[in-house]
Amino acid sequence: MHNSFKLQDIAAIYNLPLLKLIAEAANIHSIHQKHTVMYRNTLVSYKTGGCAEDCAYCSQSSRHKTNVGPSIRLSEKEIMDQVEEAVKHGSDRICLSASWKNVPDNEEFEMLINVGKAIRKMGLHVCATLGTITRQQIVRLREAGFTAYNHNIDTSEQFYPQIISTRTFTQRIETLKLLQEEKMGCCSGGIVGLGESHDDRIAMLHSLASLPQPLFTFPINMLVAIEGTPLENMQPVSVWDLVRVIATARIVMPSTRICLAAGRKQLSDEAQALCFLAGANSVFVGEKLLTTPNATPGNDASLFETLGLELNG
Ligand code: SAM
Ligand code: DTB
Ligand code: SF4
Repeated sequence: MHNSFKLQDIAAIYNLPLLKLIAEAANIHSIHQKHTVMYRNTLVSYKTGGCAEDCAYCSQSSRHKTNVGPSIRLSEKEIMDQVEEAVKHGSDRICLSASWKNVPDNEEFEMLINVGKAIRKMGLHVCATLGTITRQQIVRLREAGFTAYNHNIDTSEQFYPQIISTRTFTQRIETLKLLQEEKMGCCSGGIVGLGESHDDRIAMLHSLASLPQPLFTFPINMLVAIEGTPLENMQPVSVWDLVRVIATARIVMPSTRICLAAGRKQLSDEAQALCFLAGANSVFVGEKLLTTPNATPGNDASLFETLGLELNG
């Protein structure tokens, strides 16, 4: 374990008066990282929909009747077209996604390995989020030049079974440990707005901050309530809660990138600026996340310019 924050320490930080919390987080951010750098990443969904998991928030689970149909796959050419588009949006990192429960050892995995190598040749960083992965598959990705793997724990261990029943929180943590053992950048975070309590958020941060190695990235998502999912009628959480989670994460994981992921479209420019001040320093750019629209590229460009943010440092 690389830090010694106990659950009560993290709770005490989370419960600081909000402006004090933000000021402390901003201070830690400028000590450990360059405050003017915003990392930009673009998602490319190779396989969308038809997923065997039952994550209550997700449009891609085959258990939910959403407007995402059963498994659509992109060709190699379609992936590379999207990669070129991403570069135009200022992105220098591509995250390849697939809606698998377990990563298969087949020609599809081999194709993604080759695509990853092609992306590296373009001078871009490449990462992936493909579901539960084996040690051997992690090694294959690392050898092909993939530098990080996304595998979210989403919420606390206690609340987890109310959101996902087809896998356990412990299995998720085991995979994260495997990634760290194999020296793969570990990207893991969660969602606010699932109906979780403050204690659940604190426990989630504690689980992530207690991994053997620091995370490469902590993605924090605001629930996008999707029609046809069990969470379609959830009320949005307050921006203040989101900022609290980000600032606490910044203090307990000072060297980690914090990615303000899903839900950015619903935030005002001022709310996003507050999230960046509280320590968020990475975003997804481009028209689309996986199945839902992302913040508009034109607005992002002007917002980043207004805030004086540099391209990926
Ligand atoms: N299928 C892979 C997995 O679950 O590890 C990777 C892709 S999955 C869609 C990545 C993450 O996106 C989820 O773990 C969840 O945190 C987030 N996510 C998915 N749907 C979301 C939604 N409707 N609102 C907010 N976040 C969402
Ligand atoms: C993460 O934490 N959020 C991203 C990425 N990692 C893979 C995905 C957000 C998906 C939002 C809902 C959708 O577009 O389907
Ligand atoms: Fe499948 Fe990932 Fe969606 Fe869960 S979040 S249903 S694992 S695509």
